[in-house]
Amino acid sequence: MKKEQCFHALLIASILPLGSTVMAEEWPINNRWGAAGFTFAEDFDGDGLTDIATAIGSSVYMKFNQHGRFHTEVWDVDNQWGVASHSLSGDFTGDGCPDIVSFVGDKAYIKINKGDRFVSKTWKVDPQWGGGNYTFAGDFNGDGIDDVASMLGGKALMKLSTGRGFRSETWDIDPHWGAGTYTFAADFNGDGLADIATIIGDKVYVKSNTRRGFITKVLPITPQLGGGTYTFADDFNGDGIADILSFSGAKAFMKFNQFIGFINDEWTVPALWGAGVYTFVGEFNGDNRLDVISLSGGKAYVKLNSGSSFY
Ligand SMILES: [Ca+2]
Ligand SMILES: [Ca+2]
Ligand SMILES: [Ca+2]
Ligand SMILES: [Ca+2]
Repeated sequence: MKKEQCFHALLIASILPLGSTVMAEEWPINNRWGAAGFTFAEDFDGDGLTDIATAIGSSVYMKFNQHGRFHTEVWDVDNQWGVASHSLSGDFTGDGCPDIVSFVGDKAYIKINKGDRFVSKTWKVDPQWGGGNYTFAGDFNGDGIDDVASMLGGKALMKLSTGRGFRSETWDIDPHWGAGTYTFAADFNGDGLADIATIIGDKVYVKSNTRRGFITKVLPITPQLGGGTYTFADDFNGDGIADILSFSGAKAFMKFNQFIGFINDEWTVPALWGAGVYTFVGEFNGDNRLDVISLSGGKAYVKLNSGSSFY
């Protein structure tokens, strides 16, 4: 399968030209929602803009970003789901189209994105798991295919995707953990491999991925943070390494990653929020600066990143 198969919604999206004037803060969106764990933000159609998918039984409501609003399609799936806390999106087949996987025990119920539909499959997986807030998708071995890593004390239970299944390995990792919502998988050192970081008080434990395990570096951080579900790790200033962002009302506490520490900045943000578990990072307007979306009923509060604020 080729990446172009993700492109079917581009024709619809092109009706609204990029760069047209839109009300940035509040975009209408279809008001049917699955549980938070079954709601995902990814570029499902490959047009460069992050979309939203939310699963309810055998239907996945695909809400395609048309830069100012969302166009809804319903894609059928097999109604086999694992637990909400262990459901993740990512490109687990390596074709460039993000998929959805939902785990329970030794079952991986995967919905493979074919660009205009999902194909439902069940893969086997090693049944050892850490908690849901400590279970992440990302490319941990650098083969271009997203994997899953689940943290359990001093063990990282790695489910490495071959594109057709998950192969298990156990890697060693530093056993210090902060709260799950302050624990992240992102590339904190710019080598292309997903790393792990966890905030404990005024310290960040950055656990850098060596492809066989993780090496820990403890860095100071100012503990000025919003709630855990409004806290994210991703590259918000475009230098290739993941930063930490935490929202509290109209404030965005930015911790810019400088490898040897984090530099603080405080940005403003419109104080309109849906629930934290329905708040996601993505590229919502196509300018290559990562934005944030917060969903509430039929409204999507989109916080666009100007480089010095969210508007
Ligand atoms: Ca898209
Ligand atoms: Ca991989
Ligand atoms: Ca890395
Ligand atoms: Ca953007």
